[in-house]
Amino acid sequence: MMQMELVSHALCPYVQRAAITLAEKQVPFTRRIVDLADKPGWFTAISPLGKVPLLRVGEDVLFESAAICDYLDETLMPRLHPADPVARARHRAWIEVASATLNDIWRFYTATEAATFAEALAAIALKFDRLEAELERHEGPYFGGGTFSLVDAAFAPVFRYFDIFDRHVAHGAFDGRPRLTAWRRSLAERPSVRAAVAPDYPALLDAFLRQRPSHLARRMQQAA
Ligand SMILES: N[C@@H](CCC(=O)N[C@@H](CS)C(=O)NCC(=O)O)C(=O)O
Repeated sequence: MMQMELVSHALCPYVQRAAITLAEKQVPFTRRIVDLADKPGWFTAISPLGKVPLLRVGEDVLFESAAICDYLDETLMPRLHPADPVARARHRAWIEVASATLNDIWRFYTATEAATFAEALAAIALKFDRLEAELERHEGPYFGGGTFSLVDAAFAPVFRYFDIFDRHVAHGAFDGRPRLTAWRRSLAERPSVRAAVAPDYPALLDAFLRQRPSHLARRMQQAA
């Protein structure tokens, strides 16, 4: 098997998608951490959008988490996308919802005013309502039923943010959403999800959130 290197950042949720997928496929890989605030020349030379993750596979460099996860799924067992084309298209679409939710989460933790903070939380709640309805289509514990999929790999990093948010704000994002709550719990227990971040991830995320001039950071200071 070819050597794989995941070019990473400790807090990036898109990197986590690739790390989870690699772990589900039981592929050994190394990580190379990039300082995104001071991108090294070797990185900007090989990353067309200047973003992580990158996956180096032998001499090739893959970029964009969806392309990376699709590549891994097409080449390595077990398959994490459904075999049925309609189901697969739906899964790809829900992965886009995970990305849109990450954008809402970014707005949530960067909002400087209470009003924009509340708007971001409302956008998250709307997506979580849609997910709660979608989850009624199958029994859990995962998005598509009993089998872990790439949608699970995409939403696990979304839910991981809330482990920190839970400590500081009564955001209510999981209130009245029992299927979403159960799904979040199942993902948090999955070994590939647990292994996708380093043990110091919660402390690093906490510090990253606190140092911003944001409404959330002020709430975190008040809660301390
Ligand atoms: N669409 C990309 C998003 C990746 C992304 O936004 N990565 C962030 C870190 S989480 C990044 O590298 N940002 C650096 C920059 O934009 O300069 C993917 O799915 O891989």
